[in-house]
Amino acid sequence: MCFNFSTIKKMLLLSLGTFAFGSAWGELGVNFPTPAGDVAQDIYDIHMLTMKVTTILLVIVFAIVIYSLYFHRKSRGYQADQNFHNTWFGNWSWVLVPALVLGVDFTIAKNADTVLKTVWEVPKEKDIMDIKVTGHQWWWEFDYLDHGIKVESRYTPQDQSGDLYLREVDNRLMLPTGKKIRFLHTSADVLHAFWVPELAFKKDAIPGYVTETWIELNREGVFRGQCAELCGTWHSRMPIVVESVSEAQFATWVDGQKVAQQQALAEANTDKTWTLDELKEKGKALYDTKCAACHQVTGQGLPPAFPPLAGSKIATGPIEGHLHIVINGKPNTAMQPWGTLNDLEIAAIVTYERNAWGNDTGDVIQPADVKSAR
Ligand SMILES: [Cu+2]
Repeated sequence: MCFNFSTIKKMLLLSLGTFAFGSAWGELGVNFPTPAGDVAQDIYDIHMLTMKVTTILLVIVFAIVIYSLYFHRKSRGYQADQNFHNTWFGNWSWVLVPALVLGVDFTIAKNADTVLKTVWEVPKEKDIMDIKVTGHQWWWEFDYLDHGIKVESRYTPQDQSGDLYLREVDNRLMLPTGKKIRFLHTSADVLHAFWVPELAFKKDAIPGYVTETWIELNREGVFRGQCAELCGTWHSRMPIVVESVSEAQFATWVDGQKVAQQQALAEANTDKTWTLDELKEKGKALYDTKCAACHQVTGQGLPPAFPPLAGSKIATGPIEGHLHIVINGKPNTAMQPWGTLNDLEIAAIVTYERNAWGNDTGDVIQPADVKSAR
């Protein structure tokens, strides 16, 4: 194969051109996802600046290396220049080239420093929206501190072959666009990490500590992330789904949540005696969203980590033992405590588990039973 200088020049120009069109790479899915907020955009821009600078440097250095190897090879009879160090360029290149490289480094560092300050310094605005993000084994809790709303977000099983496998939750983290939002990160048990690529930052959730990040979303959409800190057996089942909506849609959602939470509370606090069928219906809906990820919709579990409930000793044995394990969990296993659910919800789940999949105990557990078992 024979190269002449113009062929090499054409190849170099072509590769430079390809790299210059960053958007082409973006569409191929090899770049970061399009940012959804200003801070995220700043981080994205510093990444793009660095990539462009390093790509240009890479092309220049490789061009010089390839040129030198090809044209100065021994078989061509090239004689090494014995006088290079006595020329002006030979003398000054050792100073000029490092100075140029240092200049480029400082340009990147200056930009990076500015971006870091934006990321870490949460704006001191009075009307910033606060959301406490608590990591649990293995779900997320979002407390909208300004609205008095609590959202529990849990993984929901999806088809393994689909795009949403391990990426779907029951309740999304709803956020408004055009509003500064501060996240307060913490954990209830082990280290987790909150990470949604479109929001750009990743923050550890540390038990006993509260750390901050912030964002102002500039576009609507659904952004998916996940826990980014190895946190135990079901680390992979801690997806985060952010839904960014307009301020008006967000206000409507807040009102809906408040009404639903008040209704649930009022319902749980009535003295009503619930029938088996009522509890089973409520219990199935709760079981399918909160328990089925481990114990499966069929009650068959995924042994040995997640035991079956169909025909199990717990679900057909004494009611007290069943209530105890649901309320308090089982230490050193994946069974977490569900005591944060209200009395009616626990009564419904336990009643359902004792009367589904052939567990025909006929037991009806009332909210009052749960209250006395706590
Ligand atoms: Cu985690």
